[in-house]
Amino acid sequence: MKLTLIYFDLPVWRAEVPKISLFMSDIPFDNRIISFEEFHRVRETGRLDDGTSIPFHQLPCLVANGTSIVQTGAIARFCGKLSGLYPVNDIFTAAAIDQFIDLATDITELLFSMGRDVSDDIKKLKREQLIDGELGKKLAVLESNICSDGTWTTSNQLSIADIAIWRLMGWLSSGSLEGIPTDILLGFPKINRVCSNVEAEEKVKEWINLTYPKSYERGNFFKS
Ligand SMILES: N[C@@H](CCC(=O)N[C@@H](CS)C(=O)NCC(=O)O)C(=O)O
Repeated sequence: MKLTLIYFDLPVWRAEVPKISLFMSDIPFDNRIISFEEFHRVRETGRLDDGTSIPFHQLPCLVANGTSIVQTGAIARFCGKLSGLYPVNDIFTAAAIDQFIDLATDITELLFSMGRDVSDDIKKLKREQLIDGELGKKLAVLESNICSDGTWTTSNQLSIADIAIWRLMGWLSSGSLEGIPTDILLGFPKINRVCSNVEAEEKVKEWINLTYPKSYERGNFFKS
C-alpha cells in the first residue's frame, strides 16, 4: 500500500502515532512535511499546493493508495491496524484503546482552547489555573485508568494508545507550554511508567534519532 503522512515538522502526537506505528512495523511511508505558509492555504482550499485533497481542511492527513483520510483517531486506527498496534477483531480491546486516544484529543483541545484569541499573559494565567482544575482532573483520570499490572496503558501489549500518551505527555511536560511546569507529571507513576516504556523501545529510539532535533529530551523543543 502506498502511504503518505502529511503534517508539520513537529512531532505532535496526532501525527507521531501513525508514523511511529508504521515505523515500528517496518511499513514504508512517505513522511511529507508542509510549511505553515502552505497550511494557511490548505485551511482555505482543502488542498495542498499540488492538489492533494485534505478533506476537513485540517492536519494530519494520511493518503492511502490515493485516498485522503483525516481525523487523528481515524488515522491512528488505520495505521494501528496495518502495524498490529490496534486490534482488527477484538472490539473490547479496540474500545479500551479508543478511550485513551479520545482522552488525548480532549486534553489537547483543552490546552489549545486556553490559548485561542488571548494575549500571552492571559494564556499563561489560564493554563496555570488549569493545573488545579480541568487538566489536573484529566491527568488523574488518565492515571487511574491506566492498567495497574503490566507495562502498557491497556494491557500487556503495546498499542497506539501508549504512543499517543507518551508523545502527548512529552509535549505537556516539555516546558514549552507557557504556564505548565515541567514537573506536572510528578505524582502520576503509571503515566510515567508508560512514557518510560515507550521511550525504551528500540524502534522508538531509532525514530527519535532519525527525525527529532538533537536537543530532544521528552519533547523539549515545542513552542505553543
Ligand atoms: N479533529 C481534528 C483536529 C486536528 C487539528 O486541529 N489540527 C490542527 C493542526 S495540529 C489544524 O488543522 N488546525 C486548523 C483548523 O482546525 O482549522 C483531528 O482530530 O485530527
